[in-house]
Amino acid sequence: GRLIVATHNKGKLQEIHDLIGPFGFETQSAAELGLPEPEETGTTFEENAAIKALAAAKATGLPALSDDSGVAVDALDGAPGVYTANWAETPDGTRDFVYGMHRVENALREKGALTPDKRTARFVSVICIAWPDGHTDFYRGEVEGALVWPPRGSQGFGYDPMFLPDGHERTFGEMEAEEKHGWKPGMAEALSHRARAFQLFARDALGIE
Ligand code: ITT
Repeated sequence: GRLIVATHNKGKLQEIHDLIGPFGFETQSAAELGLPEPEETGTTFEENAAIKALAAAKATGLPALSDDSGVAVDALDGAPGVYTANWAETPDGTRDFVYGMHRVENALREKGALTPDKRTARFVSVICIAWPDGHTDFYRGEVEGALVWPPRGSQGFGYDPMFLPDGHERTFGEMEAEEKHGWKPGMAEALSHRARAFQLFARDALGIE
């Protein structure tokens, strides 16, 4: 059936398309439909995901899927977390993830977190499906890793060049999309936070293993 993808972030939208492609939904994004971006006033990924998905479902009368995500850094007590996108806002009001990565790096240095063991972090993705009747379902995916400096690679989006997932030698910024998702043949489990959340969605909501 038809499904609205409630995001205005192009990198994220591309990944969501990759990940739900195989399930046969007919998708349109909130950005394509010119839907307004609701204010993300929540303090958890779940709350913000629900705000975005419910707004799109209400506006269209169709089921809507959102993703609220971010990177939680242990040495920063979980920051930037739900404020990950905000940390990339420059003083002149534009979004610049190179600026955001410098901000995270500066915060880590202020904490003296210079060795890999002190730079542990996880990416989190919470997917919300909102139904036109107001019902919501949530799926959460996480991936553990460490933040590197300088950033490496130009693939993906956002903070990918800084994030080295555990057990890998390349950052998300150095991986092809398929490898970041973890879809390569022989990989039992999805790799990225988003792919893991979609794997749960596929299994629990669609019955696809
Ligand atoms: P929408 O709300 O319109 O979906 P957004 O970019 O504002 O787009 P979020 O509020 O969820 O989305 O912000 C999450 C931020 O976390 C996002 O802007 C990225 O910078 C970062 N992020 C999330 N997933 C990421 C990933 O897979 N790779 C790199 N950065 C990621």
